[in-house]
Amino acid sequence: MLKALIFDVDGTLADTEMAHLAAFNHAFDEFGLDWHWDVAMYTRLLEVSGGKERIRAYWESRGDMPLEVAHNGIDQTIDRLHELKTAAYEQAVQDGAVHMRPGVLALISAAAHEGMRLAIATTTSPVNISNLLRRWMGPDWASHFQVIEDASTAPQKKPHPRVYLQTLQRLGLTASQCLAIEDSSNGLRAASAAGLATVITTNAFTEHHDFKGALRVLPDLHNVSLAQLQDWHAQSLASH
Ligand code: XBP
Ligand code: MG
Repeated sequence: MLKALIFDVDGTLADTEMAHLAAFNHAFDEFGLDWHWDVAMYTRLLEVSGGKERIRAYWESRGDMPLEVAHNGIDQTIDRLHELKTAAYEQAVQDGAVHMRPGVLALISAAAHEGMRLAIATTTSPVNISNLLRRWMGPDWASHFQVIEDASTAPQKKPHPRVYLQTLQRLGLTASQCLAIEDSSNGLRAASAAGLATVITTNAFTEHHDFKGALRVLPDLHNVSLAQLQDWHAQSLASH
């Protein structure tokens, strides 16, 4: 029986990546770097999970290290850039620039109503989760989720399965009793490596990803009922 839904955050619970992109560019500007990521570049960079890891990958791809940075050290510079980026993203969320995806809030309340457990398994930082869900679910948002695993608890980022393995362990459930909901191929690979059946909701940044092995690939969760998820989950168990 399906006992828990495990949600990814960025691109799944909410359409966040445009706001993340603007926040990265804001941070580069604030730091005095002449770096600018456009949508095409960011779409490619999203293949690297984690904001800090993404900055490092981009920097390495440039091969040029601005002199003043060399003295401060790469890690400190990346930490500072990510701090500035996170602050700008937080402001964007508070300004209402980030919206929950269609059908997500309805599914969360239907699941809670049925006593189904809910969890979050994300690559992003805890402050990004709390700002977003406090904005859309109110001050007691965390009470809806029995387990939250994020960048602070699972430093090995997707496609590594750690964040999902830790989520299952803390839920006290097996993968076959759960369903993951993701938006990217890194997310699908992480959830699949943890043994989870996974429903994909694509978005403009991930619709070109390879979703082989996904249980369903949908444009979003609009009109997707809990009963439907339970059916698909039962079918996936029957087919294994
Ligand atoms: C997607 C990510 C995150 C965000 C940016 O996370 O890879 O890195 O793009 O957030 P998810 P940070 O697993 O929720 O799809 O800058 O906080 O890393
Ligand atoms: Mg995602």
